[in-house]
Amino acid sequence: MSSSRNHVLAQVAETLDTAAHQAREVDQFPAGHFSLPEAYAIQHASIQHRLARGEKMVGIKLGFTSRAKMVQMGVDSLIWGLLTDGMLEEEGAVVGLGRYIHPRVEPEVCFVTKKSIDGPLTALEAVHYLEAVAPAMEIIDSRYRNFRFTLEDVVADNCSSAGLVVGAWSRNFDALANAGVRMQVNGRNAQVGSTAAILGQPLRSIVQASRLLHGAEMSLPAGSLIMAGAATAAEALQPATTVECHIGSGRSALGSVMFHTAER
Ligand code: OOG
Ligand code: MG
Repeated sequence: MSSSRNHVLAQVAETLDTAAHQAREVDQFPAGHFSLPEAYAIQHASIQHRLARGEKMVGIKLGFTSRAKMVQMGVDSLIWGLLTDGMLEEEGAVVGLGRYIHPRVEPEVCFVTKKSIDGPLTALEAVHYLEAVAPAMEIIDSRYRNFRFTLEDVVADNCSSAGLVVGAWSRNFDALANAGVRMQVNGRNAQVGSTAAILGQPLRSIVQASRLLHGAEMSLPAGSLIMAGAATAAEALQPATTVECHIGSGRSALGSVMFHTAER
C-alpha cells in the first residue's frame, strides 16, 4: 500500500478515535473513501490510539449476526470489532452517559474463552474453547451523525463499540440454542426475541469469530470475551433509566443482567 494511502487511513482512524474519545459525532466519509479491507485497517489503527492511552484488549465482538439488527441498520454482512477494558461498564451499577454521543442498548450473550483461539473451529469444537457464557448488553454508540453509516463506515468505527455490561457467568451452554430474550426499559418490555436469532444458535458466533481471526492472522488469548451480537434491534438509551435483560427461564435460564443510567 502506498504511503499516501496509509496516510489517508491513519487520518480516518484518528478522526474516529478522537470522536469516540471526546464523544463528538462526525460526518460520514464520502462514499468510496476507503474499501472494506481498508476499513478493518482503520479499525485496528484506531484501537492502537486507545491502547496508547493505556487501555487493554479484552476481546472481540460480532455485529449483524441477527436479521433484526441488519434490518434496523440497513446493512447485510457480519462484521467484527475489538473490545478494550475502557468499554466495560459495571453490572448493576449506575452508568454515566457523558462519554457517549447517542447511545443505544441491545441484548447479547457474551462468552469467555478457556483456550486461545488460533485457527478456524468447527461448531463441535467451539464449546471446548469456552470457559463460560453470560447474559450481556452492549451499549453501541456510532460516532457518525444520526447513527447513519455504510458497511465500510461502521467497520472503520470499530462497529459502534462503546460499552458492555456482562452478567453472571455459567456453563449453561445447553440453554443457549433457543432461549427467550427480554430487554426491559423501566420494567416495560422494549425488545423481545430469542437467542436463536443470533446465527440460528449463538455458539456459531465462536465458529465465525475463529474464521475471522484466522483471516486477519490474529489469535485470541484464553480469557478473552466474545460478544455474539444482538438478538434484537437496539433501543435508544435515555438518562435516569433502568435496563434489564432476561435470557431464558426456569432451570435452563442463562440469567439476567441490568444497569441504571445516571440522571442528565
Ligand atoms: C453496529 C454494531 C452491530 C450487533 O450486535 O449487531 C452490533 C451498529 O448497529 O451500530 O453490535
Ligand atoms: Mg452488538
